[in-house]
Amino acid sequence: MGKVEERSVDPASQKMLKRANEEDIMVAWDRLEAMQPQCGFGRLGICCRNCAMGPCRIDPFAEEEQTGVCGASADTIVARNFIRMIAGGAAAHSDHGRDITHALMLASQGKADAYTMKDEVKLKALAREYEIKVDGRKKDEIAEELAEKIFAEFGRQHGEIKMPLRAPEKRVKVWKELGIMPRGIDREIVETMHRTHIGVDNDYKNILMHGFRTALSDGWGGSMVATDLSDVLFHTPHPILARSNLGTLSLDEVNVVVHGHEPTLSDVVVDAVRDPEIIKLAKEKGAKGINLTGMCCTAAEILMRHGIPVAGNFLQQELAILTGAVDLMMVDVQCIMPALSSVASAFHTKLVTTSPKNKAPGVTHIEFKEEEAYQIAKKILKMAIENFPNRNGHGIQIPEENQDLVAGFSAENIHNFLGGTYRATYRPLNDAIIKGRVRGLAGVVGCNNPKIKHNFGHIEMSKELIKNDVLVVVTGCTAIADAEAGLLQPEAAFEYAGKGLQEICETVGIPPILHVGSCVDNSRILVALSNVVKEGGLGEDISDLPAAGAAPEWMSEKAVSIASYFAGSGLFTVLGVPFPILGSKNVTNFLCNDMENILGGKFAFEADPIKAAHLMIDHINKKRKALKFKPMMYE
Ligand code: BF8
Repeated sequence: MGKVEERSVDPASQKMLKRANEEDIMVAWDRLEAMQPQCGFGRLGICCRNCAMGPCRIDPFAEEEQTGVCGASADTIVARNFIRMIAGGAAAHSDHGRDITHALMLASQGKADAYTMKDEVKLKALAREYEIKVDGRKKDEIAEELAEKIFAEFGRQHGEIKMPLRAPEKRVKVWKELGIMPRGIDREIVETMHRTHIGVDNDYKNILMHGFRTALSDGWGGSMVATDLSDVLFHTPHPILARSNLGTLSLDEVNVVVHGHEPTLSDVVVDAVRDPEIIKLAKEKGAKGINLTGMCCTAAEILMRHGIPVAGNFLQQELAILTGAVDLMMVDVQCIMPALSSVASAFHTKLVTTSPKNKAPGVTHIEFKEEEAYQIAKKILKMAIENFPNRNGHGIQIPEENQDLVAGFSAENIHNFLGGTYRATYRPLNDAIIKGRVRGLAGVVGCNNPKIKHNFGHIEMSKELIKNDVLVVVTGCTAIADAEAGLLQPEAAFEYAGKGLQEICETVGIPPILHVGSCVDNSRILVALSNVVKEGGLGEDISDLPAAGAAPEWMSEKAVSIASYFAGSGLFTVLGVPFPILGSKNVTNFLCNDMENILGGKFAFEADPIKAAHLMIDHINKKRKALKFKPMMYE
C-alpha cells in the first residue's frame, strides 16, 4: 500500500486513504499499483483490435516498419484509436444533452410536472437563435418547438448544426474551409466508427481531421445543448456560496450523496429533501435531517444552481464511502467506478443506480423516469433514511476539512460582474487584458487520475497561473480540487494572485478562479471566449486570444473530446498525461506541432503542473506580443 501523502495532497483524502490501508480496502491507487506494468502497446496507441485478423500490435523498436495484418501502419492505428476515444467522449456528453432535451420536451408537453422551465429569458433567447416565433406564444409551446429543433440537430442529415455559429466568424470560416463544420451531432460519432472500421480511412491526417469535427460536434453541439437546456429547465446559475470536501458529510443527519452527471434527477432530489414528509421521517429515525451532497459533475450541477455542498471529485468517490457516514449514494451515468459496490459492501452504505444505461451486479436499481421524477426522488430518500440506523456496525470517521467556495459563473453573468451593473459587456475584461492588468485567460478542466497525485496538478497549475495574472476558469473535477484548496474564494486573490489580477478581483469581488460548472459546461468557456473576441480588441479569432486550456489530471475519453474541441477551436491545450499516441511520430507531430498552422490550436504534454502552467503563460505572452499589447502593468 502506497504512502497516503504520495497519493493525494488533500488532507481529508489522506485520512480516508489511511483508513483504506488500515482496513485493507482496495481503492483506485491500489488497483493502479496492482496493474503494473501497464501495457506499453496500449499506452503508445499501437494496438489494434478493430477486426478478427488481429489483435495486431506494432513493435515500436522494430528495425523495419511493421504493419497490422490488413497493412495498417502505426500512424493509421494510432489515429484510429485516438479518434475512437474522441467519439466515446463526444457520445457521453451528447447523449447527456439528448436526455436533457427529452426532459424539456416532456416538461413542455405537461408530462413531467417536476420540471417547470425556470429560465424563460434563456428559453426565449435560444428560441430566437433557432428562428422560433416567440412573441405572443406560451412558454410551453416555445419549449416544445425548441426541443424538437434541438432533437433534429442530433440526427441532422442536411446542412450543419447551428450552435457552432456562435463562434467568431473567422473561426467558422476556418472550419468550413477545412470541411470540418459539424453536420449532425450523432452523425459525426457514427462516421468516426465507420472510418475506423477495417479497410476504411488510412490517411492519418484525414482521420484526425474528422476526429476534430466529432469533438466540435460535442463542444459546440451535444455539450452546449446539455448546458443551455439545463439552464432553461433549472435556471442559469448565479454566483453562490457553498462548501466542499468530505467534511460536508454530517454526523447526525442522513447523508445522501448524488454522483454522476445529469441534473434531471439530482435537481429534483434537491426539492424532495425539503419535503415535510421526508424531514419528518428522517427525524423519526433519529436523524436531525437530511444532508444532501454531490460528487463529480452532478455535484457541479446542483452546486451551481442551489449551493448544495460538494463532497468530492472523481478520486474521492470511494473515499466518501470510507467515512462510514454515507447512508446512500445515488448514481446516474459516467465516472462512476464499478468498484463502488465492493467498497460500499464493507460499510452500511446503500448504493443505488438510476439510469437504464448504468446498472451494476448486485446493486439496487431504481429506474429514473422523468414523468415520475419527484416520486422516485422521494423513494430513494426514504431508502436512505431507512438505512440511517444501520450506521452503527462500522466506525464513522468524517474528516473535518470543509472549505468555503463561490461557484455559479456563466458566459451570461461573467460580463455582468466584470462590466458592472450598468455596463454588462465584456469591455472591461478586454480592457484589463489589453492594458496588462490581466495577462490572459485559461480554462483548466478535467479529471483526477491516480497516475498524478490527487488534486496536485489542478491546484498547483491554477495557483501558478493566477500568480502570473492569468484569470482562470474551471469546471468538473478541477473546480472541486481548487475549491478544496480554498482557491474559489475572493480572498484567494490576495494570497495567490498577481497584483493586476488582484486589483480586478478586489474591485469586482470575484475569486481569481471562476467555477463555470460541470464538464458539459466547458461549452460556457467556448461561448465566453467567443464573446471576448466579438467585444473587440483581442484579435478576430479564438486562436488570436491570449488564452490557453489544460487538463492536468485527465483520464476519461470525455477529456480527450474536450481537449480536442479546445484545440480545434484554436486553443493551445496542455495535458498532464500524454494521449496514447506516442507510438506514431507523425500523429504526435501533427497534434503537437503542425495542426497549429491549420487549426490555430495544438497540444502539449507536461506532467509537472508548474512547467505546464509556464507553457501556457509563454503561449499567452506570444499572443499578447502578436496583438502588440504593452507589457504587463506591474512588470
Ligand atoms: O465529466 S472531470 S472525472 S466527473 S470526466 Fe469525470 Fe473527468 Fe471528473 Fe465529470 Ni469530466
